[in-house]
Amino acid sequence: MSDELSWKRTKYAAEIDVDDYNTEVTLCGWVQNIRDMGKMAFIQLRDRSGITQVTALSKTMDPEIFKAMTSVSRESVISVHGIIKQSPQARAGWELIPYKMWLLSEAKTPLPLGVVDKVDADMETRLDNRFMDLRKQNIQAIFKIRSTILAAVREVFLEEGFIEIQTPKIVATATEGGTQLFEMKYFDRVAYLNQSPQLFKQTMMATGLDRVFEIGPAFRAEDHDTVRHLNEYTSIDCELSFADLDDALEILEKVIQRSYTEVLNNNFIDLDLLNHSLIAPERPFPRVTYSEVIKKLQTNGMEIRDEKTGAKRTIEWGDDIPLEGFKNIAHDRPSLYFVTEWPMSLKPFYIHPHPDDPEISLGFDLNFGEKELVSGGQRIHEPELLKEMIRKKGMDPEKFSFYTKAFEYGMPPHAGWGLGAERLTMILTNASNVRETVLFPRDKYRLVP
Ligand code: AMO
Repeated sequence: MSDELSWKRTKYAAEIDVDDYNTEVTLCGWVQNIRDMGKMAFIQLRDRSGITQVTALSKTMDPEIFKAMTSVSRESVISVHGIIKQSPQARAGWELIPYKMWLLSEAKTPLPLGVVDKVDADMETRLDNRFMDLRKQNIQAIFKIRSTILAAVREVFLEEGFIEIQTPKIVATATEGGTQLFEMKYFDRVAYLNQSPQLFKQTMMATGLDRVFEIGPAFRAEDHDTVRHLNEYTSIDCELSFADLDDALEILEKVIQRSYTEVLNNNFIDLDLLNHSLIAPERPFPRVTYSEVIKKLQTNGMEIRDEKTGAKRTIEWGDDIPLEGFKNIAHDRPSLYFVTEWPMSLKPFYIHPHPDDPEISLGFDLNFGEKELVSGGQRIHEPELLKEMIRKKGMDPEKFSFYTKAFEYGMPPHAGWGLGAERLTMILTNASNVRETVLFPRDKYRLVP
């Protein structure tokens, strides 16, 4: 053994195979557990790929190193150089017999949060100590899957000829209606954090770039505290021109399908850690109209509270579908399905009316059971109609002139959608709370860390 040995990692635990037996390696990570048997000690060394059993034998080691190894605190960061030996008793079929150890960073005791504790800590404690929470393999699994999803999404967009864009997050007006805006000071003016790239991605359709996508933050000052809403989320947006609703749906189906197949191909260990199994959906996804949903809910006796009178009454055409309604629908449709032909009154001003009926829109949602994953639609590209719709929604088209202007000098027909990265991650990881899918969630109560 040379004195020149470096503490730097030569392999991850999961990279060790039979070819490495009887060879020397350096593994780095966190001390998950130590079992000191006197003459022998077992150390569980965890890196992001898995856990290594380090078997230290006092008689074959420098006593100083043996002592250091057995007295190190749990969750300290160490590097261990040694030899890989086949071992039927070890879970991986091999163990690391150490020659040398470097204590790279010692963990204080007690730990703010256990990494291998049987009892689950509550969400607040976990999020307050997220760096520690993320040491758990099943929590890391969620973010490995999230990373695969975003790579798959990007891959499909690039294959389909989309150009990646970044649009401003500091803006002067609302996008998705006047509520739910975070206000901020912008020198001597008021500005807002953008709720969606909507107006900018549509503006790109007037430039001839034709197909654009953006993966970026969106901010919603949602007052309510639910397991589906965040105040900052990652929006996967796209817009395509010389295109209609069907073209937008087809791209979306490809994006969702590829996300499933890539997770199945790359994250089987993570799915296993999460006790989750997936079946990639087939294209095309089923479609159901808003009217069909309403009819079904009426048959099932769904009642809602009337907004004007406050009295309970049967749900009617024109009512928004509450979560309870979608839970009802989810009995028959537990997986992916589109809801199309929503009333114009329930969709934002930029959604195109149906050519056969001005009350019906060319807007859609994609749901997974009761969960809404995506909204989108065919857009209005006619400038006069657009201004009329802005007015109809009680807003001043003058305030949107920066946007409507782009429609007056040649704007092709276009369509697009917005998909919440966290909502998709929830489905592919089986997370029951959207906060599980963000490193540092921002909700009404949480701004730190
Ligand atoms: P919408 O407001 O429906 O549509 O949002 C689109 C998708 O974004 C996700 N999402 C959220 N995820 C977590 N927390 C939130 N508070 C939150 N709000 C929205 C959901 C939702 O389906 N501009 C349109 C899209 C378009 O037409 O292109 C829009 O933003 O997954």
